[in-house]
Amino acid sequence: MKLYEWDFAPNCRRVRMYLIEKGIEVEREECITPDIILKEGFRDQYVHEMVPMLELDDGTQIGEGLAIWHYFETLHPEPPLMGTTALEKAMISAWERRAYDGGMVAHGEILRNSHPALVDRGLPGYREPIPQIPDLIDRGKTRVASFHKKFNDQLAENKFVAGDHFSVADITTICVVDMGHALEMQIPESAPHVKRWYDELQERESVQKSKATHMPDGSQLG
Ligand SMILES: N[C@@H](CCC(=O)N[C@@H](CS)C(=O)NCC(=O)O)C(=O)O
Repeated sequence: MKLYEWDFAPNCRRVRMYLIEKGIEVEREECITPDIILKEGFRDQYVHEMVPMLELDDGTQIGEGLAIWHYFETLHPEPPLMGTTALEKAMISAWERRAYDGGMVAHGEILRNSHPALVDRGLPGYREPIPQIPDLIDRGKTRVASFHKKFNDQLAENKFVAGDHFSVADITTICVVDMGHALEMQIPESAPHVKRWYDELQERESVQKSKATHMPDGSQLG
């Protein structure tokens, strides 16, 4: 099997971090060009034109980070990252989706509607031009502020995002917060519990080892 990805893309990091937590090694192929566009060969190969995408040895393509997690979680249930009881599974799923919709997509609205390399690429996964909409930048910022408030309240009461255990809800939330850092948006002072949780997670091997190492043009990061 092979995992197609972009090293610096937060959605790809969601899968990388998960695999490190599980101790699973998968061959990876970087499919970005220096212009931050998916390689033509990959676009022809995968109709949905987004990374991450896991291709199995029989050619089956699994897109969407969430679906890739489900695939591995079924095959490798230990350590559980998506819950074991009905309630844990529900709570992890709810908080992971809140992190994705309210955090990842909100930051994405800011990035995709402002970055010069993404002109006419306001959304991923389209060949036809999708114009940038500058009004979505401010809307994204409003949503990011709401994300920090909501997650601060949750982390005031919980060690991890969805309760007592590290889970995929933490994985997506870390990727969201670090996407904010890449956009020069720090954790606000009004969110000290998010900061406490973020600082504690820095000791985790998966958090460190899943970080991007290079930019689309190949230049090294950090
Ligand atoms: N819903 C997808 C989102 C994937 C996504 O947005 N991927 C971005 C990179 S983070 C992408 O493929 N962008 C391609 C492009 O901009 O052309 C998931 O959760 O995996």
